[in-house]
Amino acid sequence: MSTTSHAPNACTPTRVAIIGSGNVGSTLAQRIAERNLANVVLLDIVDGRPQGVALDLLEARGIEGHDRQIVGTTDYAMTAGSDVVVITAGLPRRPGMSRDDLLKTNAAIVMEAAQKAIAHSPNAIFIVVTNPLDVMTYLAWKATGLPPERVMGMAGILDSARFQTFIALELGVSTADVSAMVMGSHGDLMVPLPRYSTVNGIPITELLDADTIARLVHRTRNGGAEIVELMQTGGAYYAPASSTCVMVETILLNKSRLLPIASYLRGEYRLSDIFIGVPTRLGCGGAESVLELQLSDSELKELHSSAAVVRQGIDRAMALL
Ligand code: A3D
Repeated sequence: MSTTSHAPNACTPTRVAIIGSGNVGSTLAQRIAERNLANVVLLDIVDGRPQGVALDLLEARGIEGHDRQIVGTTDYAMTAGSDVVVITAGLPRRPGMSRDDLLKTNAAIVMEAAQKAIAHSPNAIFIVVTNPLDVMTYLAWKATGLPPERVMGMAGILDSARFQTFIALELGVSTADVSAMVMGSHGDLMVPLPRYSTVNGIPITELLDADTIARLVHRTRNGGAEIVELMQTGGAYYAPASSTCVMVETILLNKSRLLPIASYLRGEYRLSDIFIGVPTRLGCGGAESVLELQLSDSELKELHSSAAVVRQGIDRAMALL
């Protein structure tokens, strides 16, 4: 059979660039391709790693039933024209490394990644995953020079998913019936909100006693550390990749979902010039609007404590760079 077409190829497939092809980056590439959302360019500083991961994923296409292109590279030129750029590049903390060392190292990696990626994809929306999340999102925003709506961090969806899971397990109900809300920074001072966490519309404060809720809140705050402790050699990546994929899908399909993501604040919750986890309407324009919940005094105080840690991190990172 021979087919000849002289028509120009008018199709411009959507493309997602993933900077950092480690555990989170490669799992995210798998999720995106298998959900048939976009073609994927995996980039890493280690030559061979992204190419190998991409080829491995590509060879599963027939079995998984999609035709998405997946390429691996160390060259930012290959990411050109991406609709979404996800930054997962960075180092985990190593023995003997202080938090400042990690902050400085990841800050330099994220800023370089953001600058190089925006140079090739000026219309992209940026999602940051690298830790410390809220600080790195701020730096990526500075590095790209983009309007803040087009830069955001992934954490709240993951933290809320953990809370949702623990609530469902505790009550013995389907996870599908549970909706959970966690705001604030991605760290020990995140702010799970039991009042806004429900089982088919019923707040969990009506279903669980205060001690049980406190235990679930503690487990949620400790969710990342619990996995690191079990694995010893690394951190979580399946649920982080799933959470990031939700953001990619929401943007590419313009779903206008209301999700907790690290968004830029301009006075909402009495906070300014900071990225932190808040419920945000997410769509093809990026973080289109922030929803300001009526927080109680104690909830607002917790959010402000959380923001104070982010602010310190931003100041330290700026001073170290
Ligand atoms: P890992 O598997 O180590 O992958 C990181 C990758 O980044 C490695 O392949 C590195 O080679 C690569 N890399 C390092 N420097 C550069 C550079 N300059 N340019 C391009 N690539 C580079 O880690 P991971 O995938 O498990 O985690 C990645 C990041 O995400 C870490 O900072 C984690 O702490 C963070 N993370 C955040 C969450 C949140 O919920 C916010 C969850 C899970 C992981």
